[in-house]
Amino acid sequence: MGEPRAIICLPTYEERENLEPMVAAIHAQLPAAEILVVDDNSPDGTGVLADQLATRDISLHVLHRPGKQGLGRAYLAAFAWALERRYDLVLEMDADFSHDPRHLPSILRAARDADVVLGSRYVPGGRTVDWGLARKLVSRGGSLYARTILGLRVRDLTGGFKCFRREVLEAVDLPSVASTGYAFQIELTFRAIRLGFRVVEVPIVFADRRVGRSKMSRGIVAEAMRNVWAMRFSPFGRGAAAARRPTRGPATPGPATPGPRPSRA
Ligand SMILES: Nc1nc2c(ncn2[C@@H]2O[C@H](COP(=O)(O)OP(=O)(O)O)[C@@H](O)[C@H]2O)c(=O)[nH]1
Ligand SMILES: [Mg+2]
Repeated sequence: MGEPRAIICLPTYEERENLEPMVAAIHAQLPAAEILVVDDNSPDGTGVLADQLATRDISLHVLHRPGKQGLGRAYLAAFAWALERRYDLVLEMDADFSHDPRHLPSILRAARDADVVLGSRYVPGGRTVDWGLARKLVSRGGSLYARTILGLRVRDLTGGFKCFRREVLEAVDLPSVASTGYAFQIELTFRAIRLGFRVVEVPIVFADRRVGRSKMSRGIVAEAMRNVWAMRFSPFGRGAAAARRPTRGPATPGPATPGPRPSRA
C-alpha cells in the first residue's frame, strides 16, 4: 500500500487573481496531491483560467457548473466527482488564501489516524489574524452556539479547511445534505460524528482573503442558526456511533499541543 491518493477541492467564484498562486502554493506543499477547481461560471473568467492552467498541469482538474449555486452545492458536486474516481482522501479549502496551504502537511499527517480532520482556529496554536471584534464574536459565537445545541466537543465547527476519508463521504448520504454556507460545514461534521467517525482538529492560522471580496452574507449566518436545530432533531445516524465504535477501536491520542484533538460526540 502506497501513500493515500488525495484530492483538494477548491471552490471558486470570482477568484481569478488568487487561482494561479493558490495552485502553485498547494503544489509546493504537496507535490503528489491533485486539485479539483469547482467553478460556478465566474463572471471574471476564473473557470477559463482554470482550464488554461489545466492544459499544462496534469494534476489539476476543473469542474464547471452553470451558475452560482452556493458553496455547499459546489462541494457536493466536487465530492461526487472525487468518489467516482476513488480518491482515498478528499480535502476542501477556500481559494482566497484564508486557508494557508502550509497547513496541508499537518492536516494530512493527522488524517493517518482520523476519519475527518478539521483545520481549527479555536484549538491551541490556531487563530485568526486581522479580524475585528465583531467578526471574531460572530465566528466564535457561531461555533459555540452550534456546539452547545448539537452537544459536540468540536471547537471550530464552521471552518472549511477539512479532510475527509472517502468512507465518511460515502456514509453521510450527501444527496440529503440541504445546507449551503457555514451550515454545510457544521452539518457534515455533525453527521460524521453521529456515524461514529473519528474527528480531530489541528490548529490553523486563518488570514483575511488576499484579493477579491467575500461572497458570504447575513442570510448564510441565519441559515446556519436555523439548520443547527433541524440537525439536532434529525434522526440521521442516531445510534450508529455506538455500532461503529468497537470496529474502529479506541481513539488514539494525538501528540501534545499543538496537535490533533479527538472530539467525539
Ligand atoms: N463554486 C463556488 N464557490 C464559491 C461560492 N461561494 C463562495 N465560493 C468560494 O468559496 C470560498 C469561500 O468563500 P468566501 O467568499 O471567501 O467566504 P468567507 O471566507 O466566509 O468570506 C472561496 O474560494 C470562494 O471563491 C459559490 O457559490 N460557488
Ligand atoms: Mg474567504
